[in-house]
Amino acid sequence: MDTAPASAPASAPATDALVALFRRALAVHTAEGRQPPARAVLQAAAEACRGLLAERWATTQAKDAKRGAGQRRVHYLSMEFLMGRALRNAIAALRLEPALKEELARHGVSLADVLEAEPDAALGNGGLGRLAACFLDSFAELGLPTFGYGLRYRYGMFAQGLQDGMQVERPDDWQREGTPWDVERPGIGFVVGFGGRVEAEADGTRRWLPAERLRARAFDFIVPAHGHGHVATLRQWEARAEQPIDFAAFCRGEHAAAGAAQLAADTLNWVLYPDDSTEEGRLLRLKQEAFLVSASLQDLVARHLAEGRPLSELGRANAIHLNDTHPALAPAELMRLLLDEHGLGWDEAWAITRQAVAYTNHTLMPEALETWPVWMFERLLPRHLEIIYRINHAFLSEVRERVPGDEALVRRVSIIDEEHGRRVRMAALAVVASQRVNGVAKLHSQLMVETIFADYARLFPGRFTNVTNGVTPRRWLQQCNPGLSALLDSAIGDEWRRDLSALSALRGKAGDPALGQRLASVKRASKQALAARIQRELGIAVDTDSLFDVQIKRIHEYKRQLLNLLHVVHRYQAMLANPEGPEGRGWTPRTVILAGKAASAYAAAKQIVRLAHDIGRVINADPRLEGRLKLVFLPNYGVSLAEAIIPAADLSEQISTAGTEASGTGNMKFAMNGALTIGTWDGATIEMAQHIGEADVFVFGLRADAVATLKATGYDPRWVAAQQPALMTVLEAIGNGAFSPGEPGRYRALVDGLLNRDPYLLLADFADYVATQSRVDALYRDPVAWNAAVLRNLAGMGFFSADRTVAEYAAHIWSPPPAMPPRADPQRNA
Ligand code: 26Q
Repeated sequence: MDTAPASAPASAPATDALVALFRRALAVHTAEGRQPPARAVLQAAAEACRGLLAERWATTQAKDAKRGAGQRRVHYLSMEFLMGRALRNAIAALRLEPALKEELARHGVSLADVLEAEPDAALGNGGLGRLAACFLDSFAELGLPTFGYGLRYRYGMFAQGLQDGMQVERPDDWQREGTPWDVERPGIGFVVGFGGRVEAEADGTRRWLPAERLRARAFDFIVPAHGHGHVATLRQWEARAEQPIDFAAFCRGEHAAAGAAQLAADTLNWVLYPDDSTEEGRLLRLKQEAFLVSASLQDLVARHLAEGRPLSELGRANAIHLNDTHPALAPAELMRLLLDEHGLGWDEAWAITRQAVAYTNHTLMPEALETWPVWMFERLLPRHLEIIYRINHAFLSEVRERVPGDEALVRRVSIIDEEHGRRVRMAALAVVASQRVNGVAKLHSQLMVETIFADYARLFPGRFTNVTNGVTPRRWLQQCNPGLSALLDSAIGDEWRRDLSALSALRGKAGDPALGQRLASVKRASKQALAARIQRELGIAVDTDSLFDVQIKRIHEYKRQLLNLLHVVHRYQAMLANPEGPEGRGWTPRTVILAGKAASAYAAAKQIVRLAHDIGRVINADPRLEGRLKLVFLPNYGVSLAEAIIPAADLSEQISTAGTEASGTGNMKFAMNGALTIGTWDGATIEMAQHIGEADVFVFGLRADAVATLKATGYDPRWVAAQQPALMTVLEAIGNGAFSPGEPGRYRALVDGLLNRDPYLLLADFADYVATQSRVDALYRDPVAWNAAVLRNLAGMGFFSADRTVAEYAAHIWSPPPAMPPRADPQRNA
């Protein structure tokens, strides 16, 4: 069997071996002469791939363990990894598609059915989790020594159903039929303690005696590179009781009591984001975070020592990256391991910790900044709390020394918030402990140091930086859009597959109408496939010649799906009032497509989902529109649904209130798939416009500085609405029940909220949004000009590859620090 060296793609013998493995795995199902079910074929294909991936894993680890002083191993800690499906990526990376298709044909099974049989691994909410998954792909491609670390939740993000337009949440039982990809790693396990008390030893050292001890078991998910044999690993932890069964109790016939410890351990594994409306739910979330952090860092330290490196080198040989503050306990846990388990002194341990840790912030929303009551730490993590107090004490001493007499500053920057019932501020801990802190797009990074982290940025100016997000072009172009990929190969060669910046070669060809036509026919095919799915799943017929106008993302007020709906209602009313269209030119047919989940406790977001459904029901059934306007809400948004929708989009809606969307990554996926963007001057959309050329992006609305000024000087939404009769008509229709005739008051409060408060400035941006949508219509009526604009958009998207993003992290955030002797004052190393 081919040993798949870490430098080569799968060769012919490797393919033969894979096919043999596949046949063997499938034989159990075909032996009875029946056609194997798609799920069984998936399992067999995954087993075959896993054999080769395991070999690549071993080769990769052996190589990474020997890395020199110039390279660190990166440990990417994240509570979320939104991996989606894996089979298509694996067979693409292993060059297995032709052989697999041939095999499947012999059994009368289609590859498409097998791919569809795979459940999404949806162990994340949205952007932050999907970014982590894209990064793993780039870790592999760039050949970086890395480990992704997460939790192996039994149920992922809930499955969304719609009943009469209302979101219902069902458990996402993604492991129901087993998980074909991740494999348990027997022998890799660590004990994680909770609760109990801390004792002082005679020599002054501290000893933590946890009351509860859980065992973390490792499951590895291997992510292959496409161009070579390197792989990345996602290691996910599952909790188990140290003593899963109380045998004596069982023998006494107390069966339920005998399993109580395991049941308690299992609650930690159950769900991503336990409902945080109860104290029990919040404690569980903190416990999950601590479990992830402790197991991962114990694994890191064990590996570091196994590589034969001294502890003093730990921070130089390893980077620990915090994907937002959710794993921000990491510095406290690393300190605990170094101090209590390995006997280092405080200063040396702190120097190592500071070298290792870096933190990415993904949101400026104050309500998303994590804080935990001190009493929860006392109850669950008493030793960590001691360590945090000491870190804080040293930090605040330094602040007082550098800025004498400013106790207000001390209170603002303290890791402990003393004003809201004593809470631990996780972002403060992350900033104080980190070598680098970055935002995820230029504007976001700028606002980060001007707002939430302004004090820290003054104290540690060199610590803050920006790395603009990117997405993996393997999944988000090559795999989800084979038609466009083939077109690109023939137009500019296939170098873009290795280096996305090669897309810039399209700029010189954007005016070629023949290329534009081929682009349009690729788009049409994707739209037909999506239209067929909409017909099949929702029974709604949509016109594939209409402009597909798409907004898919988490439902959140700041993302302004409601602004989109206001435009739809306005268009509906205008079409009825003026069937001939603006200036008698007719209406450009549109299909508005929405998808996204609302957090289960987020009533306002759920109301938006319901309103979309209600509006769609009225509009889609109105014969006067002659099919020129449709509104479709596709349920259960996730990675796989995004892969189906994005290639079919003509227009990408990125319409957050300026200053609120940290980056956005969907914006990038759409532009890479030949959609034009209508968007506000926000997040990474700004940089997209800069790379593409502002003339080819439909930018509208107030910019972040104008938003801030308007809010500061007094925004009066009711006055704004009163100036615009067309907007008033829209609000009245919604508020008076035009779309909810059975319950006319259903949306009264929603409309009053807009008129009275409108915190996300929908009404202020409405007129410009509508006018810009008219410009979209006009361009769509000119296919030659539209296609040229699409090509110029594609030409500018090379920058937004996650390969570039990760290369920037490697160069500016994870590069090894210079040798640093431990210092007396722990903060001096800042
Ligand atoms: C907050 C408090 C307590 C517990 C959990 C949380 C919490 C959970 C999830 C806070 C934030 C999140 C997720 C944030 C997220 O997905 N942010 C998105 O990150 C993307 C990747 O950087 C950006 O592109 C998006 O703009 C940003 O919204």
